[in-house]
Amino acid sequence: MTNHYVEDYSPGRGALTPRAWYPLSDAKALSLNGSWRLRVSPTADAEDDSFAEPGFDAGDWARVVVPGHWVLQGDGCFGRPAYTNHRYPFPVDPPRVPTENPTGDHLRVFDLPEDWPADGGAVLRFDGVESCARVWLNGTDIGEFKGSRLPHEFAVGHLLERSGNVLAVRVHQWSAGSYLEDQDQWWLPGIFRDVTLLHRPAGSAGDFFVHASYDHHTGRGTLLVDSDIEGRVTVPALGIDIATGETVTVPVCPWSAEVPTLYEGELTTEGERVPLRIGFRTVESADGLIKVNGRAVLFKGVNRHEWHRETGRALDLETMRQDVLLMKRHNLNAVRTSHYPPHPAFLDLCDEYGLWVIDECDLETHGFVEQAWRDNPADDDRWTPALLDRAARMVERDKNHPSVIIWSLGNEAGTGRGLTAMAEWIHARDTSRLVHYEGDGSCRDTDMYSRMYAGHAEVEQIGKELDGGTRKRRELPFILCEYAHAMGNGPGGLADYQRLFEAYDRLQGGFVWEWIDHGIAHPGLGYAYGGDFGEELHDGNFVCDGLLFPDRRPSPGLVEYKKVIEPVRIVPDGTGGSVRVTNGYDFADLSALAFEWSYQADGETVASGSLSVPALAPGESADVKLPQPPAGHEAVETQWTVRAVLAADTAWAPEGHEIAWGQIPVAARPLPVLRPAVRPVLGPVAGDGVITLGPAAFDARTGAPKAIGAIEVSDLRLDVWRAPTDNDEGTDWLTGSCDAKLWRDLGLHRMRHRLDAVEPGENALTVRTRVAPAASEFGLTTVYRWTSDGDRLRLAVSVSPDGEWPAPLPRLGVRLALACADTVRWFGAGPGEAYPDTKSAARLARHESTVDGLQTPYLRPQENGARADVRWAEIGGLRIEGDPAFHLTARRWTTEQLDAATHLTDLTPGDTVWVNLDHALHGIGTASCGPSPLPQYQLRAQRAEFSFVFSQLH
Ligand code: IPT
Repeated sequence: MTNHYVEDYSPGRGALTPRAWYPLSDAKALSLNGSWRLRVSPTADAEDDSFAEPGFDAGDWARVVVPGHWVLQGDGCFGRPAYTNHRYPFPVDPPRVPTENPTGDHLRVFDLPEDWPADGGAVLRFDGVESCARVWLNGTDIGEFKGSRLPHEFAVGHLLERSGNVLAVRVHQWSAGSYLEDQDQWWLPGIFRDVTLLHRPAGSAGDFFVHASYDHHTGRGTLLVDSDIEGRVTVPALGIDIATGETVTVPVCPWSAEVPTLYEGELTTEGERVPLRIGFRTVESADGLIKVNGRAVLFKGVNRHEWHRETGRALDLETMRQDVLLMKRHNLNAVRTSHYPPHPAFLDLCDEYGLWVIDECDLETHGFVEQAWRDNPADDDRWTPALLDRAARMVERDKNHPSVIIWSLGNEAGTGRGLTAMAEWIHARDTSRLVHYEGDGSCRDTDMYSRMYAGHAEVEQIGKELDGGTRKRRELPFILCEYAHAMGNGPGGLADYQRLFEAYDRLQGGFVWEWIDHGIAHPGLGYAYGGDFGEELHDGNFVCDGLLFPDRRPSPGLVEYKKVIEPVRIVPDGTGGSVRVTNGYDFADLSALAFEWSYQADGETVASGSLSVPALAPGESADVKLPQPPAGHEAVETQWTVRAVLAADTAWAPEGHEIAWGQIPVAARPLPVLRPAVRPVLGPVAGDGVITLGPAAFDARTGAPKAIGAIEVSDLRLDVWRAPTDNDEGTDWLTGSCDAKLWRDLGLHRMRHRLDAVEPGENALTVRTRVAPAASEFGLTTVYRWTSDGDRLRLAVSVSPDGEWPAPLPRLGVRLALACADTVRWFGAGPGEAYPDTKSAARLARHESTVDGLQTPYLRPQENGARADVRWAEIGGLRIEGDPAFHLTARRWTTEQLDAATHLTDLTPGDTVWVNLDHALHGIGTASCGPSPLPQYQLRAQRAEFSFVFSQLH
């Protein structure tokens, strides 16, 4: 039994032609958000539509909050969320959908406000309904629509009553439209964006198009407002008062993401006043580059899905603003609205605060890749009207936003005529912006060459213009519309990408995948991910791959990204006495920033002051003299830290907010040496099964330390295992290999420690071992050599691999257990976690935290929390100095427990604190979707020697 509207190719019936969106004053609009009645049925045709009739008694129906998704309300009694990446969760037989098609009948009764004008018409607007809806007002069927993240409006003036209006909306989870909405995210049916009744006075504008360009040669802006009804356009600050359709050119300040100058204006027609916010800017593809206002831009971007841990894709204005503020505060300048147009208010915020936007159409047919793209809707004329409808609804809604500089046809929809038709339509309708689409390597429809997750080497080839491809493609500028997959710990390699983007003009930056983990707040699991709702098909925690945790706390990945893309570079200039400052903005000079220096001795700041830096223009550099280094710190490691901070409050951050920083080493660190013995070294003596050496007692049988002074120590031994990260678990696109699989196959998670000798000698206790997994010939000959000066204890570890190891090592160091520990202090990189290819943001200083504070709560537990370049650390009553510096990790559970956990709630702290002191760690990379760590960040099994000096703190 087909259900024609749900399962046909058409975009719908009855909706008005799409038009520009603008925020409305309350007087003209009645929000129909709030509590609605809801009845959920398991199939599309199980219930009749009598509920739409006035007088229907829905008194026993449940209630649901609109905007919202019914599966995220009602504690599961309305059904459950489901997550798949690209696979369709139903049989692929377009345009048919399953009989099991959860259907939500929604009812809302409303009165018109007292002051609702008697004249004119009215429009009922839905900003987003997943996946399709049929609408009745007062018993009259007014239409049906698909296109979940697109607005649909209906003329309803003739149907309205002063009171007791019955609005009935039948929503189906699945429709033909679902084939076009196969984005990697939760499937969440519902009326998830605003529902509004708009009063439309006679003589009000239907649609209008603000054209506001900027000529960087003359510094003048040209304004033209096209409208389907005549009116006047005023911009008081510019003295503009023109008719619609008329052009005016005046001196203006241009709009850019860095300096987002908006002019308030008004479009006055016979019937209404429409507020305008005008940003003058010109977008073009010129000299093979994406240029705005005559200058090439470098995108420091992110892909943003709409997400809230409780309300899913129903976001309130404050959450949207929080996203924009977080982006601005982390130096981002661009956002791709993956993979659908966002709530329209988000774009207002981008206009206001300044972000370049790639506005992407609600189109993805990725599941067809499973059948080699056969029957792909993007290449099937029957679907083209639906595709064109989607393109038009996006462009018409969002065309007046200066922040939107690129239209994207969609994501992962293969190739085909439908896409070409969309591109042609968009190019014709809007000549003032560029068109993006990644999925067609020929670039026939696009104004830029775009890729996802290409490795560094390939990106560099593209930068050098040594890539192949069609002639057209070779002439286009390049962006990575997705790169650096922020799933779990990572992404690694951001700084290496950024170096390439900054080295080659053709590389105009990229958009990290993605902004926020789509974890769903869950009473038992903390956060739920794919599979946690009993889905038949799911893709696990692949939906948790954001720079923000679901509660919008920045992950270490975002902190790293902020540093990597900082718009000011502060580096040593080689002389020691000055620092080189470079303005990396595309438009702004440095006048908004203040600079500060500080001087650290052994990590502690001993002097600070302000630094005067000229207001450099974009691209300019200057060498700025530093003061005389403060005297009296000659015996310790010293360095300068120079910071660039906001000189005054901005709309998005307060005065003093840090934008960029750099460190300039002065004196190197003296390595820890054992002082001449303060009392005679007794040398190891045997007795009672204990060997004593200086402050330490060892088990005479195993050679393992039991205590250092009064501090109990146990289980000290070589450790090479880490709980694989999501990136370790991924398969490198280029090599097809998976680190975690190699490691488990090799048995690195179950190493045996064979004791070969415990040798108390003249001045040292030597313990010889071979560390190797069962069933393998590979091993690590490991020698521990303990010495002491009476107070302090030195452990020198030497490791030599037997044979040619077939895999990198996860880590190389020692682990030990402490009976208790809480506060952790260290001099090294921090304050956050840092791995070999994720350590740009960690700065050298003295840091303090707690064992709990060192943990990074990745939704699927995995290796985390290492602190890098640690010179010394104090933990659990011990002081540990490294020779050379080391990585420090401490947690209240073992690596094995961390590895076994699937959710954070699986981790239960014990009394013991497990400490890893690592000589080296394997890099992080981004193989959860993309390449593994670059060769220089891979930890090869090779001979290594490293030492630690332990002492008890008093
Ligand atoms: C890419 C998708 O565009 C994106 O939506 C997301 O699924 C991402 O992968 C992985 O998280 S497509 C893939 C073939 C690289």
